[in-house]
Amino acid sequence: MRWDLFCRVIDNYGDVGVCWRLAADLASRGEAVRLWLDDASALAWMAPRGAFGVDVRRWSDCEAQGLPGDVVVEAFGCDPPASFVARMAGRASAPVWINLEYLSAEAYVERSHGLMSPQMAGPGRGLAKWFFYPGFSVATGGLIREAGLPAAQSAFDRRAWLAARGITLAPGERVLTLFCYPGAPVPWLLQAVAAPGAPPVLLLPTPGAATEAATLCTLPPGVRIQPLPWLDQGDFDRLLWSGDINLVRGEDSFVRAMWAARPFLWHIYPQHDGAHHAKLAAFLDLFGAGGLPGLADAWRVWNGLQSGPLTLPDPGAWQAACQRWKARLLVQQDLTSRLLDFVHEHRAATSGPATTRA
Ligand code: TRH
Repeated sequence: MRWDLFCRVIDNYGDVGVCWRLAADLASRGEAVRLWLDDASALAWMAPRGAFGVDVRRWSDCEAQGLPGDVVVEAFGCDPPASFVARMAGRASAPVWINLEYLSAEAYVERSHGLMSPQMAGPGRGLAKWFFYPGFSVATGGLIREAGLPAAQSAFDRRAWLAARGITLAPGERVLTLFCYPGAPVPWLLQAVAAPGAPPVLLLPTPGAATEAATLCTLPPGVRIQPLPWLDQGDFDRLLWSGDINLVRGEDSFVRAMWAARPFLWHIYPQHDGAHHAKLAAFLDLFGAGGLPGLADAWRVWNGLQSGPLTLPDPGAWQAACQRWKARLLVQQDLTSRLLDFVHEHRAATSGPATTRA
């Protein structure tokens, strides 16, 4: 099928990150994908080589460029251009219109996933828009997990990959990868890992807020930093596979840390109305943080919801909890497979008997 995936960059990189990953995964399964972006600049470092089957288009070119595809996905409620929506309504067989929502562990996700919103007015009048919620259970849209991930992980050689980037570990040195928003209590993190007698630590901060925070810190004894350049998505994954503790943020790196199954802290995207507090609590509940002493406190201190200092859970128990969490997710179908099934199911209903395959 032909897909039109619309992505409007709000801020940061997750909008593009998620949409790129979905577009590349769909294309790897033989789907033809046009990815409409209002700001494609991050792809220069995130996906410098592009992906076969993904055609990146400028949002502003949407007016003139052809018929809507069989499936239209608007990411995070970004509202495709009205003229495009009008053309969707004008198609002989209406495209399946999907609104891909943000990831959350909150209960409303299972209630809302898969619901249809009939368009009663506007350029899309008469069309149906379907809500597709990523999530952590079979009653949601699931998580993006490309087919090649397990093989790539088992073939990975951490020491070689780090060495190829000029990073050589001292004996017993632990790797902390840091990708966070401004305001993360990095000094508390360094105090927590540099406790007397603890093994040395190499902190690898990503560009931007993480490197700024790390280079402003007075490094405790036994801690050194080596700021990173922007990595493409494949290498960002390999960075997470190299970490003994991964500090991730937002949505996409958060999921990738779960597939890395290394101990991780999540710096949640702060929302002005404080909605992120419930989002954090819901995930901690689902993850079973209660079974790992100190984890919930560490996540709340890291997110500024509890005063410090920061103390980290027992590394062995933390690693085991992350492995259990990954195993629980691996038995579930991935998001792209669920999305394809969802579209095929609703495409037949939407377009009636004459379904035209691209
Ligand atoms: O950049 P983010 O904070 O994006 C956020 C979230 O998506 C949030 O949900 C959304 O509301 C907000 O944007 C608007 O974090 P996230 O989601 O992890 O996206 C970062 C992307 O960048 C992810 O795909 C990983 C990728 N990345 C690289 O490919 N290379 C790198 O070097 C780094 C640091 C990130």
